[in-house]
Amino acid sequence: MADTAANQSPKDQAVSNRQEAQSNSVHNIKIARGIAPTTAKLYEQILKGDTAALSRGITLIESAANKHQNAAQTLLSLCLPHSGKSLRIGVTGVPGVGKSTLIEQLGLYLIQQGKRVAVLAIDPTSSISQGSILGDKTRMEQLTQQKEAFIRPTPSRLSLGGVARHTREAIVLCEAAHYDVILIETVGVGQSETTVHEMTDFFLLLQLAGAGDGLQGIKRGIIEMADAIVINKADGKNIKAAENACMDYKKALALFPDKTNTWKPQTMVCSALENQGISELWDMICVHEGLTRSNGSFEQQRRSQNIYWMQETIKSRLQSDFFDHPKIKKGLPQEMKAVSALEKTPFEAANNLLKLIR
Ligand SMILES: Nc1nc2c(ncn2[C@@H]2O[C@H](COP(=O)(O)OP(=O)(O)OP(=O)(O)O)[C@@H](O)[C@H]2O)c(=O)[nH]1
Ligand SMILES: [Mg+2]
Repeated sequence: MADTAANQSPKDQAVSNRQEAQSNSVHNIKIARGIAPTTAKLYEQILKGDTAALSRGITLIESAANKHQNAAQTLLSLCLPHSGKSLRIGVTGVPGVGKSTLIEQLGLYLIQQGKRVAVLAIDPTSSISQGSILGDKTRMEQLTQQKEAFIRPTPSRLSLGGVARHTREAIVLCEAAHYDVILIETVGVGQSETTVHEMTDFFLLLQLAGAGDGLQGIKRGIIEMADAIVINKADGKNIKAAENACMDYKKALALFPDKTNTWKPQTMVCSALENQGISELWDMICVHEGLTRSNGSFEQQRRSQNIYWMQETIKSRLQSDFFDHPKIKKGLPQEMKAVSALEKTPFEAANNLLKLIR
């Protein structure tokens, strides 16, 4: 920079000084108005547990704009050393099973216990149906009003990959803001359970009585991931059916091989609506945490999750670099045409494209 300035004529230098001063003063005014706090300031406020700053930080990491990416990465690097101390809990289940109601009750219970609670969402259906897990904020009306709670709906414009990465990063910011428990809600469809399982310490599958016989209708993979199967809506006329379903799940779970962390997945009933079974659920989660921390599997799981996210980031970056490459943009339509006209096999076409950038 010094060289460039030295090579400038006095007139050019005056112009560039004036431009710099103008842009600095605009920036300073923005900072003074609190519109664009610097990344360092944002970081300081997040560390103080300021929810407005936390929201702005998450918006920054969600921003697809290139100009925000450096600031977002800086913010994450600053927050990273302060992260890792929360308990991360994933809650999945079909639409309407009561995930949000349960999260609200559990959140309120935890706040009573003196904890700070953050709620994040991964909603793979929202980009298709325009619905959003937490879109209807009234569902967590009471939790929203608590100053110890932070609730962040998922942006519906993002793909699952995008939502997942941002949720993973949002966890880091929430932890830097001293949230003790992070609850992540996801609809039990598609890939999203795997995604949430890969970023949580405890994975809860919420079920309804009579929704399919026993374990039929639920993918085996989800059962294998679950640390607990909780039958919700065990209230009114539904209590007996919920208890029967709970027994069925218990028997079925016994047939699954033991988990490597030695935890035996549990089953229980609850009524999120009537606030029944919530403290028992929390006790179960604490027992799980105690066991996995003492046998080392808690830390081990977090380490393998970090590796998973590193690999996922590489894959998604390679994919976008590939499709954004000018040679690929030019060659792709032709190869696609050839494949659909059965003139080339998909493998041959893929090879041709890959060769273009090797
Ligand atoms: N009877 C009864 N109804 C419940 C219970 N929990 C939730 N509900 C009701 O079930 C409906 C759906 O509850 P939500 O908490 O929004 O369900 P969700 O799983 O978050 O739904 P999505 O976010 O749309 O996937 C609401 O009308 C709740 O009041 C319960 O324990 N008992
Ligand atoms: Mg919900």
